[in-house]
Amino acid sequence: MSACRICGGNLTEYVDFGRQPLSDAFVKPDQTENEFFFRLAVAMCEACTMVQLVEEVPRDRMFHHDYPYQSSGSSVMRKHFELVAHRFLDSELTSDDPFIVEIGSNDGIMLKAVSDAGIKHLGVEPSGAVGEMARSKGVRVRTAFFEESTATEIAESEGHADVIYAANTICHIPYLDSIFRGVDALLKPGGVFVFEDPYFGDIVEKTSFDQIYDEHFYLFTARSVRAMAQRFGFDLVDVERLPVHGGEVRYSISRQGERTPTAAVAALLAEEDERRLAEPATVEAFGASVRKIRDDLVALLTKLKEEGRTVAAYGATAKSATVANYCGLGPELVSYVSDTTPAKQHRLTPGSHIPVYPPEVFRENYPEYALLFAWNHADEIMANEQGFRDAGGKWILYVPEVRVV
Ligand code: DWN
Ligand code: SAH
Ligand code: ZN
Repeated sequence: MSACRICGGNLTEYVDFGRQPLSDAFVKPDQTENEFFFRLAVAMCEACTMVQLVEEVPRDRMFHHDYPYQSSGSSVMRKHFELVAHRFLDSELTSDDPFIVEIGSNDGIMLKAVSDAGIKHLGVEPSGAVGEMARSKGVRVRTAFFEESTATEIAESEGHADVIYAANTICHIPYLDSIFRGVDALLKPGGVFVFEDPYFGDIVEKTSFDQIYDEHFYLFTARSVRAMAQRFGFDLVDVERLPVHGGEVRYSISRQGERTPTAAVAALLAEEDERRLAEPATVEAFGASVRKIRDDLVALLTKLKEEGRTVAAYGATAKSATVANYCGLGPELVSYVSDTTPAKQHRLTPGSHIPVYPPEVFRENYPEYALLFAWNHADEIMANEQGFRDAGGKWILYVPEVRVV
């Protein structure tokens, strides 16, 4: 059994999803032979309570020039990140010469508004194609993985940052010791490191087990994040729950002693204790709920197939790699997935080999049922696809339980 990636403590393994492919490795139909697989299983540290994967996928297998995910594919997320940018512009970025660095800036969804405001910024983004998209919006991007050496170089060449921000990226990085040393090297005295990621409290509450895949190495709680911050000379000074991506928490971290933790930190820590979120029995019960959802979903899709119904899926998400491969879904149960991302279209889903088509295919000939893989964008998608419902189509959801709506 491996040791905790944060503190070296003992890990206890809870849920095993078996052999899984890279979640964002959409394959060309004639290139299904050499897919990469690893064992996806979740463990919790007995010492610091950090929930983490037991196997680490090398970072450049996941994040490379052709990494397909484009953050700007959702209008709700564009609005979310515009608000984030304006919050910083109105608060932390009001000094004489403000500077913000974003880790994992993707296609520039957040930094675009900062750039438009004429404020000094830099995105650090290893995936080349999405970095190019950000540049075309006027965003400055360094094509690199953020780590201690990158941070030191930026501090030397660009100066120190008031804010270091990351969304849906810190939980992707196993080597957080190097990240925290980098943040320490790059952050101005009094500066703040803010990151938002899927919240383990929501994942347990909703049994949203598809938040577990190669890229999501850690599933954070306020308690595990505070322990980690303190270990690296920082403190957790604020938390904020967010509705996006099925429930996230935004953590604000500053150097020890520089800021006073808000009441929200104590409140969330108390709520986690009350819920016994970091206790083995809770994580075991989560595992049992996951198996129930798998069995219910497979039973429903098998029944629909036997009845001769047409079933497609909607949203070729990274999350759905876990659902499809854990539940054994393939093109015989789900005939295709509709997705707006050009880099995913006309390819096959990793491991499960379901074809991905543009939404026109869906709209030209609606299936009777659509399995909503992008359930986190349900409101946006259901509103845009009202025509599907008007034509008698039904959505299949599996979070927090399997149901047809
Ligand atoms: O953490 C991560 C999050 C932020 O993004 C990354 N590791 C990878 C990725 O995860 P995901 O693929 O599960 O994210 P989404 O945002 O749930 O993906 C939605 C997918 O659905 C995209 O491929 C775009 C597509 N889509 C669509 O076809 N029509 C999305 C919307 C809103 C739509 O209307
Ligand atoms: N911030 C965006 C993108 C999230 S997807 C959003 O919230 O929508 C995760 C992004 O992190 C990808 O674009 C990936 O290329 C990037 N990434 C992964 N490891 C990284 C690292 N070590 N440093 C910087 N970016 C990283
Ligand atoms: Zn630990």
